[in-house]
Amino acid sequence: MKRKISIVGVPMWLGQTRYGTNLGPQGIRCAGLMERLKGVGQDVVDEGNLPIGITGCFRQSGENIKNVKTLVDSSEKLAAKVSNIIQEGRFPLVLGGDHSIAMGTLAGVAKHYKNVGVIWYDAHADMNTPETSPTGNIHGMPLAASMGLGHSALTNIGGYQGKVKPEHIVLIGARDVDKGEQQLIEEKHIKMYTANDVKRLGMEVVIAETVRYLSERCDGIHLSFDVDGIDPAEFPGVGTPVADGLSYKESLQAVRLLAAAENLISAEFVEVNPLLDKDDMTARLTVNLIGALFGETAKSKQVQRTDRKRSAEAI
Ligand code: B3U
Ligand code: MN
Ligand code: MN
Repeated sequence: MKRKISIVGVPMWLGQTRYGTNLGPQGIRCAGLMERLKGVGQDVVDEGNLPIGITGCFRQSGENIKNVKTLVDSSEKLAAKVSNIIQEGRFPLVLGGDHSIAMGTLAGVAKHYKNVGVIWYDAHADMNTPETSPTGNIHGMPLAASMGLGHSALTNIGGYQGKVKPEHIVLIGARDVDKGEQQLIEEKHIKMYTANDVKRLGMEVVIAETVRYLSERCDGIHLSFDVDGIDPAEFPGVGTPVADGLSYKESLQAVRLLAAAENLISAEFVEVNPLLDKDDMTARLTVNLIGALFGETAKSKQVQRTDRKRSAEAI
């Protein structure tokens, strides 16, 4: 599908404790993102990185939550940016940054879509609150905050609460879910395909069911793609690797299937940490996934390679 894409990078790392996800947007760009999206004929503009101006970090005293102020400030900026992009009739493609940025993305998207559906592709459920979090890291909280649960500074991002309804969420790839998160999933009947479920059912079935489920209930679908959903053997450049993950091949299949979804309205790719990567593997394969989400196929890649070779020879 042809989409009008606006890329925005969010160089954020304070939603967790490992420096480097702030370099994710640049790592993904340097692995050739623009060239690849233009290569499949997409109308794409890169709006650069969000000027979030991180000046330091602090732990809020007495509460199990880190760096609240910094994350709220940057999320407000991202919400406004994403909302503007949608207002202009374009498709926001957000590059993280750690997964805390999803609070800002969703606050921007949900201003325009009252019943936004969310595909949360991740090893984790990211549904902790300060009461249930084992770490106090906000990248483990964005989905709860977007549902209106947790710290009020987070739930009020964008000036309103409840961006996403629990019945409009599908988790794919989960395999490291904390106790409080599991309780919430059961209590709210949140749809979840664990990594094992995907192995059992096959990705084609999982995506078909997911798209059908969300299309019946929602006015648009947002893809929140945490690359740690994929096995760390193939995607080593992440801060919180979890074994027995989805394969790169399955993930490529997932995004290829989503490429055809007309009601896909926004996407984000998060948690790429170039400092933990091996030979830029994670960044390069992430570009493959994004390319596939916007229409790249094995065939179109072959054509692009030949074209590039020809133009190099012409020089
Ligand atoms: N559930 C844990 C670990 C975690 C969440 N998200 C990531 N790791 N990437 C937590 O800290 O909330
Ligand atoms: Mn995540
Ligand atoms: Mn994760």
